[in-house]
Order: sequence, then C-alpha cells, then structure tokens
Amino acid sequence: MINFALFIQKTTLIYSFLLTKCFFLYKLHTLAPDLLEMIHEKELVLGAEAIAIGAIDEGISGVYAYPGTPSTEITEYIQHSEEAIAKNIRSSWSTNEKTAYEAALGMSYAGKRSLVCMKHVGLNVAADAFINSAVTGVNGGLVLLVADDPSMHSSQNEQDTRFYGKFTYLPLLEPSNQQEAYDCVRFAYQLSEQVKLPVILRITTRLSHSRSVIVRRTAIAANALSPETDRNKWILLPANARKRYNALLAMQDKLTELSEKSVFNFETKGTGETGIIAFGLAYNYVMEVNTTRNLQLPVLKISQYPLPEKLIKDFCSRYNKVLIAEEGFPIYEELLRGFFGNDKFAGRLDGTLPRTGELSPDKLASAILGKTIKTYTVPDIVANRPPELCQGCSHRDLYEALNKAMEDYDSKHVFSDIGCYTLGALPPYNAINTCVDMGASVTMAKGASDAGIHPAVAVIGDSTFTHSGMTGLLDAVNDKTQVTIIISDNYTTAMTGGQDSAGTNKLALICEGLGVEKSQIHTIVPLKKNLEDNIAVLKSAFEYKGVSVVLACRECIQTARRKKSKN
Ligand SMILES: Cc1ncc(C[n+]2csc(CCOP(=O)(O)OP(=O)(O)O)c2C)c(N)n1
Ligand code: SF4
Repeated sequence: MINFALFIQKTTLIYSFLLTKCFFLYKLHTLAPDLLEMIHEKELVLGAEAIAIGAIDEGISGVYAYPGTPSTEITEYIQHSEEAIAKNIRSSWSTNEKTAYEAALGMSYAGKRSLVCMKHVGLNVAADAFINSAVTGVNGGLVLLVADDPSMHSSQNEQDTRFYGKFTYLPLLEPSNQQEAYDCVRFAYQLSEQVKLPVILRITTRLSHSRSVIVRRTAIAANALSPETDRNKWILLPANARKRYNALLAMQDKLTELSEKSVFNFETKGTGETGIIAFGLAYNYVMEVNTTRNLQLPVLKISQYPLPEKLIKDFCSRYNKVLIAEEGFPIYEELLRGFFGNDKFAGRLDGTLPRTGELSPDKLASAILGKTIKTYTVPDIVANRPPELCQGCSHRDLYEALNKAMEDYDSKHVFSDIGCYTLGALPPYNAINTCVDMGASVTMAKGASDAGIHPAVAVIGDSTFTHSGMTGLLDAVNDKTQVTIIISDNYTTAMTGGQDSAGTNKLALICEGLGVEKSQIHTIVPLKKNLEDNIAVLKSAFEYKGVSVVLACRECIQTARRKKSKN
C-alpha cells in the first residue's frame, strides 16, 4: 500500500530541490554565464566525491592529504579515478596535514593547481604553514578543503573551520549541497588565481557523506609549469612579511565585494516578519522545513565569506526577528548580535537552536514552529552497539599482554593516542588513561616520567607515530627519559579505512635514527601463543633506565582480508 503522506513529502522535497536548482541556474545565468557553458553529464555522488570531481575537472595537478573522517573519500576518489590517473594527477597520502599543506603550496608556487584535504583537527596541525600562506599568497590556484564534524561523530572536538577563515582573512566557501560543492570547488580555483590567495572550502559530515545528483561541466586542462618569479612575496623576512600582510588587509574590501555579488549568496523571497539567515548546509535544512511545512519564510543564504555586509544589512533591516542558522559554532550570530546583544536575533546563543551539535531539518522546524518536531523515531528494535576492536585484532593481544605486564605496578598510567587502538579504553581492557591529539601519547608519557611516574608507557599506532610521534620520541631520547613507547604496528591506517601508512617497514630504522639504542628496540608479535614472551619483553622495557621502544607488529585483519579478496 502507498504511504500517501510519505509520497507527498517526497514529491514536495524533489519539487523544492528542483526549484532551488532552477533558481541557482538562473542566478548563474545572470551573474556568471561563462559558468554555464557546456553543462553535461549527471552523476549520483557523495559530497566528498563531488569535490574530487570538481577538482579534477578544474585542472588540478595534485591532491595532498592525510586521512581523517569526513574528508578521506575525496583523496580516495582521486586515487582510484581513471580520469585522474590518465591526467597524471599526483595523489598518494602525505605523512601529516602540515606536510600535505606545504607540498600543495609548493605545487602552487610552481604555477599548478593543487588541492589539500583534511579533517578539521588536521588544520590545527597544518596551521603554521596555512596561516603563513595567507601572507605569501599563491601562484597556481590552491584550495584547502576542510571537513568539519559537528556532533563529533568521529572526532575529539567540533571546532568550526570558519574561524580559521576569519583568522587568516582568507576567502571561504561553504556549499549547501552536492551540486554546489562541485560548483564551489571549480569556482574556488578561479577565485584563488584571481585574488592570488588560498581559498578555503568548508564542508561538514552530512554533506560529505550523503549522495545527490550533480551535473558536471566541461573539464579544463591543467596549468603549464610557470614558477613564481617574485621572491619578495615568498621569503617571509619581516620586511617582506609586513608588506605582504598589508596587501592581504588591503584585499579585504575586494573580497567583501566579491561576496556581495557571489552566485552562492542569495535571497529566497518569502513572507512574514521573521527572516532566516542560513549559512552553508543549514540552507538545505531551512528550505526542507519551508517546503515540508508549507511555509514561505524569507531566507538569506550565505556560502561565500567574508560576509556580504550590504546583503545582510539590507535583509536584517526588513525583518523584526532574524533566526541565524549556522552549522557549527555561532560565529556570525555572535558577530551580528554585537557586543551588547540584540533582541532582533535568535539562534544558538539564546537557546532557540541547540548550542552544540549538528543541525537538522527537525531542529530547525522546532525552532521555527516553537514546538518539538521529531519526524522520525528510532524503533525499539534498534539496539545501541558500542564500537569495539574487531575479533582477532592485534591491538587486543597487545592490550592483554600490557595489562598483565602492568599488574606488578601500583601506578598504572598508559598514555595512548588516536586510532583503532583507542578502543582499548573500553571494557574488557580498560587499558589506557589518555587520548588527546595525534602524537600526544609519546610526549605526555615523557612529561609524566619527568614528573616521577613509573612505568611511563605510551601506546601509539604506526600511522600516528609517523604523523606526530617521531618528534616527541626525539625529545625523550635527547632528555634520556625513562619511558616505554609501544608502537602498535598493523601496517596500515586502520581507523580511517586502511590507507597506506608512511612508516611501514621503516619504524625500527626510524627509531634507531632518532637515537634509540638498538638493543632497546624490541619487536613482538601480538598473538595469544606469544602472550608470556610478550609480557616478559614489556616488563624488561619498563625497567630500562632510558628510552625503550616495543614494536608490536601484526597486520590489521580487515586490511589483510581486503587484500586477499582483491587477489
Ligand atoms: C590531526 C588528525 N588527523 C587525522 C585524524 C584522523 N585519524 C584518527 S586515527 C587516525 C590514524 C590511525 O592510524 P594508526 O595510528 O596506524 O592506528 P590504527 O587505526 O591503524 O590502529 C587518523 C588518520 C585525527 N584524529 N587527527
Ligand atoms: S580495523 Fe583492524 S585495527 Fe581496527 S579494530 Fe579492526 S582489526 Fe583492529
């Protein structure tokens, strides 16, 4: 039997989607007719894939990235794309986000277009290079794609990358759907080369991981090699840096003017005394509420920053009340309210919308209608299934040995890190005490040892170790700290889906190169049958009066299974 209500709801949604699309195409036609040339090919893709396809079509010569949910699929798409391979687009994984950003900047210096991708916390790692690149500017177009994770589905925090946009005075684009993601990335390269600055593209989990149809446009060729010739621009000695920084500030009026005219910022007319300013993906949610609830609320959509001040002032002047829908922090709500608050605005700061977590059509409908709306409920049959280490995982056997080896000590402090092995925090192991940021296990164990904790033990994965653990190990070596670093080496970056790990087959040499005594680099194979031997190795490492390293080596069974099924 046809569920009539559902049918109506679905057709209304499709209708609203088409209306939005028509309006967008109309805007493109009037404001940027060149963007409309030769529209062709439709594809059903993830938001992440839409970005990858847009970058391929816009002539990138390389993508640089370190995996991180929800950004990983962009680089993976390019790695497996026949078009990208035929175009010789460079795409293997970088060791961390900073090395990725710097390599992308080098490609831009050479005059070619580059894409650099990371999750939001990755930008903290790349921040030094990124922030300074706002001062150098770029040569070939450089687009920084950052995927934020509001609600922290798979992250340690829910920071909002738009802060980095404001912080660096760089232009930022925030698409509201998959088609716009494709269009934004193509536009971002043109903008980057027009204003000679890196352009930030911010997406969030829902957009990255949901599918929609996109329409591709004709691809363009990659830039020819044309290295930068202006050395003063790129050598950030104070005398140059001051000039460059002033040039960046002088560019702000131009960037604001571009936002005022942007095809990605527009108003959807409506009726009533309340208007909505919807940023990025929130626009999609607001339009869904408008259509499913038969409302005609006026909406100002913002997807290009810096803020288009005139558009916003004009919109706000016409409504008594303005709801601000931002996916992420209430950055612009705070700004629009001003220092002393303002009765005109509602949003996350006054509790009209939840202060944390991602938005949804239901949350917006509740805020707009003033009552709780819950379109879908989770059926009772759906049970909560907490994450756990796979059966047969090497980390399991490591933690079993580690817990046994720690039994003789009153003080049990294991500093851990980020990866599948973080699940050792949960029962039955309860094996770790900390997990803060990538690489922190090594340096926190070192600091704890300096403070007098014994044994001071770090557990870190192979990919995390090369990402950010190596420098901490050098600190420990230089200080002759009594610390045991256990590298749980499963030859892959398992947590994000099994990408290559930069240190595979090199970890013992890296540790030796960093100055760890060869006799203190132990290798164990975490298997049940080796339990007693492994406990003995760990105990002896704890008692060494300096830096000891234990490499616990066994392949991730999921990666092994995938490899086997491919052969
Ligand atoms: C700065 C930063 N970049 C990326 C991530 C995403 N991330 C979480 S764990 C992880 C890698 C884990 O690999 P590994 O250390 O080898 O451990 P495994 O999952 O294989 O056990 C990544 C890339 C993150 N949390 N923080
Ligand atoms: S994916 Fe691999 S590393 Fe992660 S829990 Fe499963 S077996 Fe262990």
